[in-house]
Amino acid sequence: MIQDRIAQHNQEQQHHLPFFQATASMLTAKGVDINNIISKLQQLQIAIPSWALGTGGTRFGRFAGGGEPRNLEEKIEDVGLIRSLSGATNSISLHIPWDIPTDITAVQQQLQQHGLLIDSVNSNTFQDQAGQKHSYKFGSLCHTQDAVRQQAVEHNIEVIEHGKQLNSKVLTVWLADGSNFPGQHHFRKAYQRTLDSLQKIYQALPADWTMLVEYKPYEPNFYSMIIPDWGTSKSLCDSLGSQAKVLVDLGHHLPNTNIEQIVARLMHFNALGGFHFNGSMYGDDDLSTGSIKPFQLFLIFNELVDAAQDEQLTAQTIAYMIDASHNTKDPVADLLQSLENISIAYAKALLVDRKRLHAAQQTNDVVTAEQILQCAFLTDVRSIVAEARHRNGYAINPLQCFTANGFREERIKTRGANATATGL
Ligand SMILES: [Mn+2]
Repeated sequence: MIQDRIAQHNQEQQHHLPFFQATASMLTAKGVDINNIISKLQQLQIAIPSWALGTGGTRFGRFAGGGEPRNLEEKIEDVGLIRSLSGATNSISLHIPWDIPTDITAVQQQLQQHGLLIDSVNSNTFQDQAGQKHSYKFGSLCHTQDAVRQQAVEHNIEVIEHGKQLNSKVLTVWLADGSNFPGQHHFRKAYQRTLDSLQKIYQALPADWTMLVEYKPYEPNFYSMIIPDWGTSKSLCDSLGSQAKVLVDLGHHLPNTNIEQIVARLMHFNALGGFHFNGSMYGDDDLSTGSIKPFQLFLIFNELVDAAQDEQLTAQTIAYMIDASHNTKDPVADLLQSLENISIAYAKALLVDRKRLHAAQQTNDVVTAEQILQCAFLTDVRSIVAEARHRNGYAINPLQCFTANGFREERIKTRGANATATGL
């Protein structure tokens, strides 16, 4: 039983408790309510996308690690394992057509058994599928030809139908549409066609659903993307209606973009609907969340926490998901690292002395304001994050528990050394 293995692991983590107690007493002396932070951390839930459970690839090659999930059932099994170890996830996001369930009842039972829900359903009009009538080579929702746009609209509506069967409430639309060369697109007409198509999808959206509109500045198109930035996403959402919200993918920005300011801006307009977490060095490189810019991740959570505590602001529901898939790490280990880094960034943001920060901002005390953020960011909160898990029966150190217990080796045995995940 996995629970026995976690209990055994927790018993072996002798150094955890004194480490936590020392951190807790230091922070309590500073006026921090540790139990409040622990309870907030226990509520943090990040969805795992089905496509992150296998090795990603690049256009140059793919190096699968073995024991990858071969179907939806095995993907749910892996997310179930991540949930059992870390507790920081309770849902899985599906990509259609890669994850079309064949036996809904069986999928529902399996989800229930692992304590999981379906998060968002994601459409795919960036590839052509076998037997597809029209090609998306020159775009989908923005395409110049009615029949291609109609096919892409119908696909999105079909995705909603699959989602309804599994109690999803979120459709995420990311468009690869764009142009590679100047002159290829009539920008204004292409935008209008995209909006018209999105409106047709929006009309099919159930009243309790949200449509998330994702943006990306480049790739796979390199001259123009139809939705390159948050402003375009927001303009589309404004035209669609209040169920449409902007999705911020951390990797979908040009280098040095101030993402935390975008987050604050969107929250100001009640327009932020979701996050795709990942790490990025150059562009959309899909590295582990927090591996490259942990300070930026902290600053983003600082804005989220600030907005959540602002009574003037309407309470906003934000869907958190990891969106990463690369070539080199064990995918489950990678996801556990990402969940840890996200939890750490959140815990540090909760430590910010917000009253003093606001006072320093008000009086233009630049040094004090910056120091307050540095003070929170430089605090070692790992034992608090671990204790939040521990108190709920999860592993004190999920990554170590995963590695030491040979979970991957077991999967290689049952699924095979050459098992390859469906999807990207
Ligand atoms: Mn994304």
